[in-house]
Amino acid sequence: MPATSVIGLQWGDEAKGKFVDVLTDAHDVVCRYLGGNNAGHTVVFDGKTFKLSLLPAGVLHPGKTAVIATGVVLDPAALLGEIDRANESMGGPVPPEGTRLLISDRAHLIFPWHIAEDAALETDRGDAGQEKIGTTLRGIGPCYRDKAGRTHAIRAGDLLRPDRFRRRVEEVCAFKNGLLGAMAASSGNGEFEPFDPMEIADRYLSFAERLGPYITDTTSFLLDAVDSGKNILFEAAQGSMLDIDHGTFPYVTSSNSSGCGVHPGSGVPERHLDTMLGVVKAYSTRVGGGPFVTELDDSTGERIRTRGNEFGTVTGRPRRCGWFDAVAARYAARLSGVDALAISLLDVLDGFDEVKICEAYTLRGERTTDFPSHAEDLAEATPIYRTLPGWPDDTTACRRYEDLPADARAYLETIADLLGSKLTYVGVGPDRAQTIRV
Ligand code: 2SA
Ligand code: MG
Repeated sequence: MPATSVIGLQWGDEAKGKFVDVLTDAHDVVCRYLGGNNAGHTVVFDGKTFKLSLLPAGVLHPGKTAVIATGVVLDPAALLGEIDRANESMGGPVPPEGTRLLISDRAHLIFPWHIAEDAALETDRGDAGQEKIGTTLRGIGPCYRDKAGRTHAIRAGDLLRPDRFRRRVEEVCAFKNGLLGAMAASSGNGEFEPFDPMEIADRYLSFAERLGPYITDTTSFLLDAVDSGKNILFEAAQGSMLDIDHGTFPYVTSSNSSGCGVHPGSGVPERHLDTMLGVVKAYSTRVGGGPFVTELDDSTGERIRTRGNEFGTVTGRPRRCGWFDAVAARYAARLSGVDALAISLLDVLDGFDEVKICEAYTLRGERTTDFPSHAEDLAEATPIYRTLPGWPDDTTACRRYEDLPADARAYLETIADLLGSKLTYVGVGPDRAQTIRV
């Protein structure tokens, strides 16, 4: 039963979507199991470009089942907007005929108060002189907080029980109006306009008319799929270094975005996975706050940003760019049990005279290859680089590994060696055809 998991080993935006797209043909089910509409990736399909956020890439492929599993936090308005946009770009219905979309009844719902809390807390951090987390302001963290807190959470399955749903919205909304009102009063950041529970319940129940048919027990579905020998592709969102438990806390997202999240997010035990494909870019990026050891605040960083089009898919924010951080990526690869490695966006480094890989950090005068667990240590760490020759050639037309310049191959193999993983794919451009199987 070949279940494959595709995860990012950096801070997100590793081009996971591209490898998911390539692997989808060989799988029956594509499952998204964490995060929400904070994620964004671009898939080029049948010559059309789709910007996907909540929808698993499999939803565009006829005959597949696309699952939004239990660990996802779902903003129904965002999902419906995305389905409508996909309908338009596809020139036909999404999901297409013969393709199924399933949404977990256990997935937690994002409400307008989560988005308001996200904004208020980020503003408060800024006002208090703390570095902002730099969230996508989509209400992700507050929704996961309510899930962990249990008392003020509402799940997708509640949408199918209108009376209970209305009652819950009233209870939770009253609490949130009090909370947000008090936060606004104590921060002095303007008046808070309370949410109207009736209006919200009506709106969400109207979303339920469209989404209801997709909402089901996806855990049973996935476990049955495993038992009947179906192939499942797990599609992660964000990257391992943004993992709530193992990432660069507190500059992380609020779920397990490393390989550790597959089981809790989907309900499918990890022993069913036979490939853990880790994806890295040929360099590093991060969007949002927090320490970033190899960050290049110079013309080299600017060149990477421009050539790699490094701007947030969701928020449009310029991404911070730097050389490849092998200390962080090796930590992520070990943490996630990666056994196959994909390196994307190699072409962005074409034409540099030399390229650098951070192979160790200096921390308090000592050389280390251990990734620090505390953000303060990470902020103090400085990179120790291995410098390799660059390659003048354009790699975007290369289709076989042998076609790549020798210096580019040496660069890729150095990364694979440092990560202790088997180099399996190389990306040399956004198109599906620009994927080299090593
Ligand atoms: P949040 O909104 O609570 O999850 O933000 C917390 C941190 O997680 C980061 N984060 C991301 N980092 C990279 N890419 C993401 N998706 C979008 C993209 C982001 C965008 O594909 O470009 O458009 O800005 C993503 N989602 C969350 C975030 O920057 C915070 O550091
Ligand atoms: Mg992205």
